[in-house]
Amino acid sequence: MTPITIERIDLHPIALPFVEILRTSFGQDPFKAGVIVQVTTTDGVVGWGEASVEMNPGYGAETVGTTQHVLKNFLIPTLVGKTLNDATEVPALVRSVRGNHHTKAGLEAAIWDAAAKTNHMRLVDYFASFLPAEHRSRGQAVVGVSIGIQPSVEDTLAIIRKRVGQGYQRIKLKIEPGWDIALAEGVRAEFPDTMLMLDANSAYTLVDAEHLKQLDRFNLIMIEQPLRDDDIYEHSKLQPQLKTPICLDESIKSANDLRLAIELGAIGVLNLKPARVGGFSECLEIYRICVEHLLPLWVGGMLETGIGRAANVSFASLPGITLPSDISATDRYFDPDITEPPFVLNPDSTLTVPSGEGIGVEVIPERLAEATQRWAELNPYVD
Ligand code: OSB
Ligand code: MG
Repeated sequence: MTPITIERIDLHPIALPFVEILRTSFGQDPFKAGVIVQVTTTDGVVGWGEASVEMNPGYGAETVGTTQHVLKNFLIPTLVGKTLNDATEVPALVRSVRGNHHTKAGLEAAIWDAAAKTNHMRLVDYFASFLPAEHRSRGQAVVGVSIGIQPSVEDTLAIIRKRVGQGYQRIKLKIEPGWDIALAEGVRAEFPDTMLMLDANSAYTLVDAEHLKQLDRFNLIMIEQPLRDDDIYEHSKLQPQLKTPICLDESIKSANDLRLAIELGAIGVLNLKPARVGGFSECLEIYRICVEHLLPLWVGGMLETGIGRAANVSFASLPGITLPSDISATDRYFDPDITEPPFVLNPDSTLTVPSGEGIGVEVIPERLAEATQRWAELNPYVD
């Protein structure tokens, strides 16, 4: 591999309006907020990454403000001027800064892109070069769609009809107390066989175990993150009471968290979000653990722009990703996105990995500038 030397790192805080708002148990945002990280190497190669945070610290603790603070004051000064043999050297360089996983993931993703482009490889082939030989990209990622909390079951059914009609073969519904059993009942009455799952985003407690057991009769492929965002122990107490596999999202922030969850019997499926675990190097470690333990695995989303989406589609095309990922076509999120070409759903519920070098999509400078301008106008915080 040709090494890269980092010459400069530029940040682009963005706000991009959503086509369809995703209401979860912790809230909703009218815009996709995030920080786009642009790494330029001394060879003039430009790599793009996305620190996919949200406007409010509802899913995780980071925001556009904290991401810029940590990058500008700590991570960028550490990395500029450094020569890296490959992108897996990034975690050791950023370890002196604790936490801030979404931020680190955005930075690392830009370096992965720059390193792949320097070596004239697709990002996914670069990922696969760190895995055993049989783990080559399948060329497509199998995907589903995530649907927010709606005013009524009838409204939800209308959206599911539309998504199933578009070809999505797996539906995920956001739930919260009071929006769960009747919802699953209504959806199963019309869609008895569709691959269906529910995501609670930490809205329940162990006291709700009896209530959650009622979900077992709906043949769900999993229930995602029912309990606290920082919990593994109580999930290990809940899982034996349910037939439905528990999928962990928020709770698994590292490979070590995953090892603990497996050991305790707290997890049946993993939602792997590159943002949540601090980047693709940690993703590769987690991927290896899932393969070793035969733990079902899929790639989660943070409503990323085309920059984060392209990298996630690439990772999700690896053969150890065994269930549909939370990565939908561009038109489900943005019109237009800040990248071209858009991701379009194939009839078999897949997205195709771009064929170009690195992330394989082009950033459109005017659209990025417009999204940055929108953030500046909206920004309620002082930098
Ligand atoms: O819990 O998986 C989640 C989006 C923002 C924050 C948390 C979650 C989500 C999603 C979106 O479910 C999935 C997607 O990007 O399509
Ligand atoms: Mg989730």
